[in-house]
Amino acid sequence: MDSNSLKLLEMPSKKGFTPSSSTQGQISQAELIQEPPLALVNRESENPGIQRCIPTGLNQKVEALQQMLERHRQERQLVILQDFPDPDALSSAWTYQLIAQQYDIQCDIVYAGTLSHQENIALVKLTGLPAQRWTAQTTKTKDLSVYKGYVLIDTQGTTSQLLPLVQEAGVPALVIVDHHAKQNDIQVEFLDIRPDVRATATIFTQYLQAGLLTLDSSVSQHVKCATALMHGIRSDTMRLMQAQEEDFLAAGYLSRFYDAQLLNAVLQATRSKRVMDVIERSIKNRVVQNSFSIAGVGYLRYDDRDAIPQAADFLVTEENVHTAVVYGIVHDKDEELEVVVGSLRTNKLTLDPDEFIKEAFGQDNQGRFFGGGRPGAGGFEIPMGFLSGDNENAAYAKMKWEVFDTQIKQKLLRLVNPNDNLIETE
Ligand SMILES: [Mn+2]
Repeated sequence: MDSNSLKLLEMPSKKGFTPSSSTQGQISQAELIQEPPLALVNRESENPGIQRCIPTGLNQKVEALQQMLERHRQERQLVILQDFPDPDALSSAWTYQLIAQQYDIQCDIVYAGTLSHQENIALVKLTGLPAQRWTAQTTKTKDLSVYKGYVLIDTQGTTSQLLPLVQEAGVPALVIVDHHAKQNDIQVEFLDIRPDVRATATIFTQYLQAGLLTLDSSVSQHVKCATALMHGIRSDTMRLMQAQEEDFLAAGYLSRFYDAQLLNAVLQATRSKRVMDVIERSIKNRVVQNSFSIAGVGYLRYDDRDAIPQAADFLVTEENVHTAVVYGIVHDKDEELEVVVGSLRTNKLTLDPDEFIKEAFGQDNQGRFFGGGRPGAGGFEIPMGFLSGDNENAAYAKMKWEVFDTQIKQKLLRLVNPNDNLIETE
């Protein structure tokens, strides 16, 4: 472990969301007060302070995106989302599709896993969001040569089973727009990776504001897309609590178009009994140390995978807990596939989930990290390979879970209680 991450973990826990407690380049209150209010409205202003709400270089980015779309007029593109797409990914992809449509570019939005969170299912159903599930098997039956390029949104490909198949088929990489920390180097025609922005939906809203698509409140699809983007920003910022100026400005712009009742309907989606059961297990099994709550929930079905982040969301609400990690073994009977899936949620602004997860679990033998994150949230997936399956043997299944449970706890607790380790920090 490097001393830098130790420092991060050892910083005193601060409650609340005061701007000065952030290490994420937030603006201090003093700076905000000095800002003439007009500068926030007048985007053409020469005032250097303006760069805080409209990021430097946005115009160049927008021009580059326009040129890329122009070059690929009338082509077909494949928009690949993470396997378990969230509202941020779904709404951003839809926005890209609508923008590209103006250049007669037809986009298919695909993901390999499932929409397991009830809110995501509600979002897709209620807005008519055009995302399709393509499993690895389905993808193999598709003629991928019709696609002249692929687009990664809210991911850089590390969380998609589809990407290797699409790459094998020789489809070139065209676009990456994401707000997670930079992962691999993929050569693309248009790249916009901004880890300081809380949601990819914020980036896409900025594209809309910059004129890439003129929203019209009388067009139902625009209203629904704006609603989806609003949901995307809210869900990636803990209902705006972790939002920064850029996210608020984007939400402010969307407020002119979105449908509050529709958003409310999406948020009213109820939890299934199986999800409740996983949350119950997480409460029973949790271990709290140094304000970290850690819970293994055992085996769960592939379709219930999203119960894990929901359980983490719940555990982090406990008094004196700032960070929750929940994990379990997700198994897909059809594909004899087993993978350890985990989620981290934190209210602690000085804890960087990306760094924490990379530090805790390291990399596989191909140098790929088992997970990563963004401010406030992170996740990991550890394939079980040779140990997959054969769970009809209850004793074996139990032993297997215990081994993984113990190993994950060991790796996490090493970071949670750094003083228990014989690590020299100078
Ligand atoms: Mn996101």
